[in-house]
Amino acid sequence: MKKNYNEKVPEKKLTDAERIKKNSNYLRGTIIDDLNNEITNGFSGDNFSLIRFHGMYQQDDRDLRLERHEQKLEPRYAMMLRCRLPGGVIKAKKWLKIDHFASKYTLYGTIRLTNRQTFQFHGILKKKLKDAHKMLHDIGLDSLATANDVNRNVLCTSNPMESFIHQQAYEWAQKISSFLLPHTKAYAEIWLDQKKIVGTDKEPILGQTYLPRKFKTTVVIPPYNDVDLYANDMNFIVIAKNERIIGFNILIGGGLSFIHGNKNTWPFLATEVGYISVEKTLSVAKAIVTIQRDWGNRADRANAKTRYTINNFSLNSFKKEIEKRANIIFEPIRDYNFISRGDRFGWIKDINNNWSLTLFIQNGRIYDDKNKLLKSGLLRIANVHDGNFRITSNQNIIISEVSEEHKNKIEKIAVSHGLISKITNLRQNSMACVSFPTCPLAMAEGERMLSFFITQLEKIMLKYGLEKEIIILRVSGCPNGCGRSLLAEIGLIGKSIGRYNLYIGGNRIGSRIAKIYKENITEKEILIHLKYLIKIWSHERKKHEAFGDFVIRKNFVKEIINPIYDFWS
Ligand code: SRM
Ligand code: SF4
Repeated sequence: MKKNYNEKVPEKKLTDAERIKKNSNYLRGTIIDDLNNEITNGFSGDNFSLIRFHGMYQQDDRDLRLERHEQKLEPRYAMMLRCRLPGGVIKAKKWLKIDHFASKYTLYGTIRLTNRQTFQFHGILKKKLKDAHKMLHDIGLDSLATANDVNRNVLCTSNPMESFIHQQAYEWAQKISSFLLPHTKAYAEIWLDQKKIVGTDKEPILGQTYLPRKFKTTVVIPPYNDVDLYANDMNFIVIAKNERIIGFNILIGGGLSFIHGNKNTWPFLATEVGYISVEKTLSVAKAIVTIQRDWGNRADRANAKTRYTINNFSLNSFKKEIEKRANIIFEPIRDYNFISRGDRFGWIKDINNNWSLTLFIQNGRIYDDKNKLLKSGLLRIANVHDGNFRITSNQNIIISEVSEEHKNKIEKIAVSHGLISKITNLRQNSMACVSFPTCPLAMAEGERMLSFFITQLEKIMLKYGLEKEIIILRVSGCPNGCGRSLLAEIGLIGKSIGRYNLYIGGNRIGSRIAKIYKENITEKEILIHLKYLIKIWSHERKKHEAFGDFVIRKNFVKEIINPIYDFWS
């Protein structure tokens, strides 16, 4: 087996992304020159891509695109900045500054919780970027490695104070995140004005051209699969004994994106490789990441993620190479079981007799308007709260380590600001990606359509006496699948404005990919189809039979066993 497959690929066959990384001088490019260029609000050439390694995406407001074009104005360029927050935990007192950051530096004034346990800010103008980064740094945060071809924000099962194991798992998420971070000092030099020390650049794990594609990692504590591990490249499932983590089951190669009509692209669930004892964790992480670095396809970005590498080389070869590089022998997978994926809303007590309050935030969007004061509410809670805020992989937030004494006060603030309200289980289990107006790849609406869509679906559920039932419902504005729609019981994936593919048949624990039911239909048509399916479900389901299981048992769609073949057939 070749150690580094990419060394043999002729340079002209490599993607342009590879050239950009190679010529970037460890991710510096000419970003500083662009920052000093006052003629445009955007970054040009390679820098457009390089700033992503620093956790920012250049976007423009798509609602204004046509109007500005007609006025012969540059698109309204502004950056989206994504923070790094392994495990999603942040001190409530830091939230005060996060809130201030959003008001001071962004065009929209909102904070967006993401489904990878962090938050991002939309609409930061180029001229404010350096000050913004300095403020983040002062808060003790950064946006390093939250985008592009690196290991992204590491996820960890939420609510770490529910047992001692949660705390250890969270610490592992942090350790893995730090261990796999880029070493380049480009971020500190460009954004924080730190001095360059000549000759210090090296990337012992990621290499000079970083990874072939984005890479995603989770640490998971069964029986809760709230992180949706099956969508991730590298997963550590906790195996514990007497309140101590003794090892991890390793699963690799998950991912959900595809390209409409391109049968060489497919979603895939992370697959079991074996069990390792806990002291091997970092060497196994390093082995997996470096194999993907060396074997991942750098000639075709649509075939570059770990799942394709595994398919190109075989799972067995990948496993053997991990064993070789990490100097281990995998043991057989140890028993584990998942029972749910959703967040547990409301109050629960933790191991220290403190309380945690999980709040539902529709689509993770934190804002104030005439109906709700979510941003102000969280700010007021942060003012009185000494504990943490924990962001979940379902775009919600947990106010954790609340003392008995503060419980009532926090609840009152939450209720009066619309952070606690009566909502259906259907809504609580819904999620949409950002999509319009900021996402450049959006084909159809994501978060802006979800709330209205659910209201319609709630009427249908009520009509058939199902108002208390759960259906996991997710929307993504395009087949990149950021809303993880393909792991939903009902998943919508955008095709064009107002039109979606309708997928059904995912399961409650997120271990089955949904299958296409209807292609390229309008929201109205989707509701007609769902009304029909929900009606039959209400009459013919077995006791406690979930919607996703029902539609497969009744053959509305075929179960996807091997997505490489079944997804497109
Ligand atoms: Fe994503 C690209 C938003 C989770 C698969 N994703 C994007 C971009 C950055 C668009 C772009 O490249 O210009 C979106 C920015 C929209 C905006 O205006 O904010 C975007 N992705 C998001 C977020 C914010 C969705 C959300 O509503 O929470 C999530 C940020 C997570 C984070 O904090 O890091 C987000 N993206 C996901 C997930 C779900 C997950 O990771 O659990 C997926 C599917 C899982 C997977 O990776 O297979 C996902 N996003 C993609 C892809 C397809 C990648 C691929 O393998 O082909 C792209 C496009 C790309 O990378 O080329 C993408
Ligand atoms: Fe944008 Fe598509 Fe991701 Fe939605 S799924 S945020 S539209 S890239």
